[in-house]
Amino acid sequence: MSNTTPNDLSSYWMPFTANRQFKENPRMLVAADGMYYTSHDGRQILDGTAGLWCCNAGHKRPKIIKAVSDQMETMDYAPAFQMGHPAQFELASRLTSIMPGDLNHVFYTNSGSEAVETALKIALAYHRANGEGHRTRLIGREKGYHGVNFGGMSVGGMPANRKMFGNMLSGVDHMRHTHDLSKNAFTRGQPEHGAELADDLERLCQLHDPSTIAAVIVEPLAGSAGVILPPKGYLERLRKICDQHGILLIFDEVITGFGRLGTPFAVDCFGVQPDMVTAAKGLTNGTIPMGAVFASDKIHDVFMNGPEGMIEFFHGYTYSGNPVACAAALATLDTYDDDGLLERTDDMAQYWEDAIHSLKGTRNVIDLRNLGIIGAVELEPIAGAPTKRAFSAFLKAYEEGLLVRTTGDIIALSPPLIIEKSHVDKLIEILSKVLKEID
Ligand code: PXG
Repeated sequence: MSNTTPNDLSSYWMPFTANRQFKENPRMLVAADGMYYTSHDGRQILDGTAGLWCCNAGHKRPKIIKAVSDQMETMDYAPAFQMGHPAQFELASRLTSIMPGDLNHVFYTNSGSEAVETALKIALAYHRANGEGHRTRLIGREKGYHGVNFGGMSVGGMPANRKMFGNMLSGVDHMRHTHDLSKNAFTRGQPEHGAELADDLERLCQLHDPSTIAAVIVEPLAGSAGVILPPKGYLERLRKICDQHGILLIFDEVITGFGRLGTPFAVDCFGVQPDMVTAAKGLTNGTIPMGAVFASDKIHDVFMNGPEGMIEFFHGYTYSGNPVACAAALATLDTYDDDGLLERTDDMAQYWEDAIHSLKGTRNVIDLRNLGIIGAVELEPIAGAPTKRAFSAFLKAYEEGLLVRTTGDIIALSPPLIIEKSHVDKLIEILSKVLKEID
């Protein structure tokens, strides 16, 4: 075999991975094309996760490859501060033209985590610039995932991601999550029950006084916690409470952005307009690290008031708007346009929904959820061994030629948006076999 298997696995400390278990029996991917990965032992693996929710247009897309290569030839890097290059501006115009409402300004980062930190900092600085420096509290939600940096971890609500790291940011509070199988199990699309959970925000306003709260951040559809959909009316209610109290609403669309829900963004899908949106992943189809924060006119314009020679926002990254990342993003948008992926007009979402829900009645399946091209299969945990059943399903699926993601005892599915019915059939066939065979 060619040099695809490193001899020594010990040097690389892998992220969010059981390192010792992995290194006992590594799962290496060595190539990718369209809907498939190739494993190191030469098998075709159907990509049920679009990488990590990021390769929305599938793999090895020619326009992206060419754009990245051309940009490398022309200009590899340009300083991000006090200098610009054309692709940054072109990309910003194109992105904001897709963004609904007046989210007309975009700040570049290199990941979803950095987009979240940036959005939280913009929120605090906005209020201060507005003469409301007392608004310093940030509100998140249980089970929320907003990346792994200190701000995102603090507003996030994944216990395992938080417990090792001390006190985190002060002045953060959380609403309850909206996951409720007792009322909503096996719902197709948005659940009926739970809009009233948004009133947690009102309670937190009463507890802390609303004038101390800067922003609320939520994933419109929570991905990492296992695909938790917003109950009907929930996001609308959050928006209303934020408006009543002068609180900014941030949608973390790192997963839901770029066509995942059948619309360009979740904002379009749910019809609720936030003040800021964070994005990453599908922005470059996963090829080159890049994230972004979209801000409304209201927010952006407050910053543009001081002396003209003054830096308005003391924040940014060496790689903000990196030319190669911008080239990848522009070509990604072209690819989405070519294939109509931001708003697939055929019946794929319906086909996907029916396929996911065809697993009802399969052994250990206690819930099925779907929206756009996202699906979740929730399994009854093995008594005393939570997460074990879903992880066995993940391992077995990989053996059978399907890549899925698991979190807790939930299997999350988010294949590339180029998926066709034959792929859906294959995915469900493998998954159903796996669920029947594992303990
Ligand atoms: N916000 C949200 C909503 C995310 O889903 C981040 C921020 C952080 O992005 P970066 O680029 O810093 O990783 C994410 C990332 C999974 C999974 O399988 C989800 C993410 C990352 C890796 C795996 O659920 N989401």
